[in-house]
Amino acid sequence: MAGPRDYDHLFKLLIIGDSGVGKSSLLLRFADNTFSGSYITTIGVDFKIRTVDVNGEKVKLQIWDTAGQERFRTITSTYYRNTHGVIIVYDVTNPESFINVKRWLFEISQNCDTVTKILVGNKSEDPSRRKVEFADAKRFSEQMGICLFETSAKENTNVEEMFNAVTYLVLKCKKDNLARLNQQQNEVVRINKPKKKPAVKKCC
Ligand SMILES: Nc1nc2c(ncn2[C@@H]2O[C@H](COP(=O)(O)OP(=O)(O)OP(=O)(O)O)[C@@H](O)[C@H]2O)c(=O)[nH]1
Ligand SMILES: [Mg+2]
Repeated sequence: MAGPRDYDHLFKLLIIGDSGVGKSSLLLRFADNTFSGSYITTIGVDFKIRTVDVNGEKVKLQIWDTAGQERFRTITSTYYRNTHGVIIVYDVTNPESFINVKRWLFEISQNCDTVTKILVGNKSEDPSRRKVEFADAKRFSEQMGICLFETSAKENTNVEEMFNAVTYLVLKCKKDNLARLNQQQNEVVRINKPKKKPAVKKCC
């Protein structure tokens, strides 16, 4: 028999973006608090689990790390199913990876109806290597209506904050949808409720 649940909510997150931007490194930093300078490209997909606390509620995150390489594109697109949140990563030292964010957003729109999105500029620790300015990325993210974070998996900057933010947004989306549903049900009940018959006045 299944035991009691060790969480209040279970969410699936997906990390996408060009090859080499640091998707696996962000996940490794968040789930295991480790970092490796050597590059082992992801084959297909991989996932890790971490449970976080959001205002006293336990949220279990199943985080899927996809391969950025073009040759895996057809496999990874199947992983969008039942996804609550998508983390789109670019590398602030690689302008092409930022330009390609539009392509990734298009892929999301092709595979998801509504999903929480967050944009992440990784490898932000070295100003001398930066090629994508924060202000430009911010302007773009505002146009798209997406939150922007700059992170460094290497130096563990903003990684926890970014995952917490996407978790919070997904949870808020779930609660807003539930509240909307409840309100709609109440309205249906009110419409269907038979009107009270007026009390028949007795004759004098
Ligand atoms: N300087 C710096 N290097 C990083 C950072 N994050 C990742 N890297 C390095 O960038 C390279 C690629 O990182 P990965 O995490 O494997 O990239 P990926 O996006 O998972 O790549 P694919 O699996 O091929 O799609 C590795 O050599 C990492 O060590 C960072 O924050 N700063
Ligand atoms: Mg990877």
